[in-house]
Amino acid sequence: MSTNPSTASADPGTNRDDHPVPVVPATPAGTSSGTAIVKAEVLVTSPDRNFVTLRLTTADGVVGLGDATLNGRELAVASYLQDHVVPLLMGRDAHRIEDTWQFLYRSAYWRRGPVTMAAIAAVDVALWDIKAKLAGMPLYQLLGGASRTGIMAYGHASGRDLPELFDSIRHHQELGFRSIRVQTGIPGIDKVYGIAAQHTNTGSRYDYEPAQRAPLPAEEDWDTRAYLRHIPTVFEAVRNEFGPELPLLHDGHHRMTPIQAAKLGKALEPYDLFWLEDVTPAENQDALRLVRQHTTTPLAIGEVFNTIWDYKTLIEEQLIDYVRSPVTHAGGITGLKRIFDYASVYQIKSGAHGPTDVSPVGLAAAIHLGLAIPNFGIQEYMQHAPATHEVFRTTYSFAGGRLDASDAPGLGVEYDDEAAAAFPYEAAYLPVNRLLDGSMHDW
Ligand code: EZ4
Ligand code: CO
Repeated sequence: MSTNPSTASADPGTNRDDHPVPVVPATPAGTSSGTAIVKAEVLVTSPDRNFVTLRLTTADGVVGLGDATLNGRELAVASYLQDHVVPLLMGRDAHRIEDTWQFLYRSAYWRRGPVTMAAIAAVDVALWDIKAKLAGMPLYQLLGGASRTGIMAYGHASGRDLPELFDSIRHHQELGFRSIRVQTGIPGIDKVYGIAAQHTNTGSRYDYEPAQRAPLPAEEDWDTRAYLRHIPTVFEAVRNEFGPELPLLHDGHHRMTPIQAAKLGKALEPYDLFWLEDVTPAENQDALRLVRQHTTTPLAIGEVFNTIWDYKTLIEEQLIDYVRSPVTHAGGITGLKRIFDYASVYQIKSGAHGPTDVSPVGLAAAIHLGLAIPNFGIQEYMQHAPATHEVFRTTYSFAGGRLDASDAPGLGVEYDDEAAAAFPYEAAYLPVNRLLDGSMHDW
């Protein structure tokens, strides 16, 4: 990635006569220049899967990390940061988190979207990391202090059939999970989202990551009628085997029409789901009105949403129960906390996305935010592969079904450059879905 040296100036105001760009004093009165950002590095590594990390360093040598990973489109965010954001950060005061967020959001002119909001998130989280380190506190203390003793996390159980699914649920219980997402194979469909043991086009298992390292996306199959017939029988069997108490979740992964989603929500009511996720492609927010009229199954939406605006109808009309955006894709701590606060007005809770494609830096940020907010609901925790932890040295813990932050100042994550160098970037794509007649469908 190249950087145009003429825009990497330490003084963002030097060309103000040519271009009326927003200008912020690099070191406003009352702040020490020791907190000026002097280095910004965009780090790309692939320990089991690809990650993009932003590392900011202040004049005094304080380092902050932010996650900018966007699964299957990693290099677009790396370029956005390297070519268009890093030059703007040089000399800015690391303390000015809100102002930097507003500067990056408004100065781009082109608003929202996953690439922009992941880039802003990386800067935002790195600045919170720095501020908390300067304060000598774990980040959750700066966000208002802990509201709870750890955050409830759910794991991903899956199986091609019921015996394999039951084994996977038991395995997750042994790992300490007290809340479990359930995905299964569907009779008549060869390859389905979310099934760890199914073989992929590269021959590898799917345990940690649906994006496969290959020049083209894997193709999966889809038949909504077969899915709608099968899923209620799965939840009936799971309830019979594991009893009424275990919180169970399920991800519809944007595949139903509104009326199909309404039907599934109704059919699952006897099995008391904690939530049913992404029932429809929710960029059509109005569609959720129809779903909501027909079912009391709680709904979770938003892992592909990036800003508060994407939730406007869903939140104001109370069409969902949990918001799913992660810190990494929704403008960082600053962006996501604003969404959570807005949701709290309507008794909607957090349910942040936590797949392996959110890096340990992004997960640590989610833990700190989840500890602090009043309306925490649940946190997804799809555990990272061992190689990932060789690069990202974490201090958070998982016990008794809950994730917890350590008392390390900041986020409590360190990046090991030497380990990262052993895992160069490899192109990987998320799969696509085709219906049985060959036509494309939402994945
Ligand atoms: O498919 O993060 O709820 N979790 C999910 C994930 C997403 C991946 C896409 O990169 O839907 O498994
Ligand atoms: Co999902």
